[in-house]
Amino acid sequence: MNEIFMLRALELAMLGRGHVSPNPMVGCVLVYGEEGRQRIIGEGWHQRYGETHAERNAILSVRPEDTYLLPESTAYVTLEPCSHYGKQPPCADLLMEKKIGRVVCCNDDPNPLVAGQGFAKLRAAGIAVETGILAEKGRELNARFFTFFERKRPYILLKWAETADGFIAGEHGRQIKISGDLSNRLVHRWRSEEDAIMVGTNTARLDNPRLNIRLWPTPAGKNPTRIVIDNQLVLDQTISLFDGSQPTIVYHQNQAGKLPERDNVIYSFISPDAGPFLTHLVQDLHQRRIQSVLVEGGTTLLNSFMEADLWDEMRVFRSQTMLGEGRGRFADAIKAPIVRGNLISRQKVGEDELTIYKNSPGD
Ligand code: AOF
Ligand code: ZN
Repeated sequence: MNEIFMLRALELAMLGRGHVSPNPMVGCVLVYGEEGRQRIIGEGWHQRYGETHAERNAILSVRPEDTYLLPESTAYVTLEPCSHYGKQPPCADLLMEKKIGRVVCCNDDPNPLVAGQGFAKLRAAGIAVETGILAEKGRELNARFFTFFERKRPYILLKWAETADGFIAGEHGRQIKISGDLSNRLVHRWRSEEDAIMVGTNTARLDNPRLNIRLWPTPAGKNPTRIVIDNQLVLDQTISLFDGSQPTIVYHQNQAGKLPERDNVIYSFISPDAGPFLTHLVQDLHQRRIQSVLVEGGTTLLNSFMEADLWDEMRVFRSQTMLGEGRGRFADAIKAPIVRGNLISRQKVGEDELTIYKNSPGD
C-alpha cells in the first residue's frame, strides 16, 4: 500500500469542487504491479453531479491493451464504492465485473444507501478491501458531505470582514468598504463552492446584496441558493434578493404574514413555539438537501450561530483601515463578532489578512 497513490486520488477528487454537490468529491487511481515497480494504468474523478462516478471514469481511462492488468491492480478510491442504483449504476458492481484485484479507500460512505454495503459486496466477491487510509484527509475533503449525513445539518461557514479596529459596519449598520478587491473576488469564488449563502434582515435591508458570483464567473459556476431571515416579513419586495435570478428561501416566524407570490422565492415558516430557531432552520435546510451554507452577516446573525454552536468554519478578513475606534460619530458603529475555534491558517489576500478557524466539538 502506497499513500502517494491515495494522495493522487485525493488531488483528482478536488477537481470536482463546486460541481458535484450534493454528491461527494471522489477520486480514483488504478495501480498495477508489486510494491516498488508500480504504475498507474487509470485515473478518474467524479466531475459533475449526476454524471459518472470516479471509479467508472478511472476504468474508462485504461488503455484497451492494459485492461488485462486489472485483476492484478489496486483501485485507490477516496470513498467507499457505491452499492446502489442512483443516477449512476453501482461502482462496486463495476469493480467486480472488471475483476479488480484490491480496493483501498479513505472512508466509508456515510450515505445510508451505501454505508458499508459497497465494501460488503466487494468482500463477498473475494476482493480484498482496506479502508481508513488517509482517513482524516478524506473527511476534510468532504467535510460538507460528512457533516450533512452525520449531523443532519449543512456544513456552516461564518464569514465577515472587519476593520483593523474591529468593526464590521458603520454607525447603525451603515455599509462601509472594508475588504479589498482581491478578497471580494475570493468571496465570490467561495460562494460558487457552497450550496447556499445566508444573510440576516438588517444586511438584506441595508446592503441590498445580490449574493451571486459575478466576480467569479466560470462556465460551470453555479449561483448558490440565497437564504434570508426575515422574521416578521418586513423586507421590501424590491430588494435584489427577490429579483428571481436565483432560488431564494425566506425563513420567517410570522404566522399571520401575507406571503407575496414571487418567482424563485420560497417562504418557510418556523413556529415561534417550536424551540430554538436556528436548530429548526438548519434541520429544514437538511431536508432541502442543502449541504453547506456560507453565512455572510451581519453581526447578530453570525453571533447567533456562534452562540448556538452551530458552525464549522470561520473565515475572517481584517483590513488595514481604521474606522475610528468607536468614538465620536462612530460611537454607534457595529463591532465585529469575537473569533473562536482553532486557528487553521492565516494569510495575506491583497492588503487584507485572512484568518480561518475551525470549530472542533467539545472545545
Ligand atoms: C462512488 N463514487 O464517484 C461518487 C459516489 O445518484 P448517484 O448514482 O450519482 O449516487 C450518488 C451517491 O453515490 C452519493 O450520495 C454518494 O453516496 C455516492 N457517491 N460513490 O462510489 C463516486 N460520487
Ligand atoms: Zn459510485
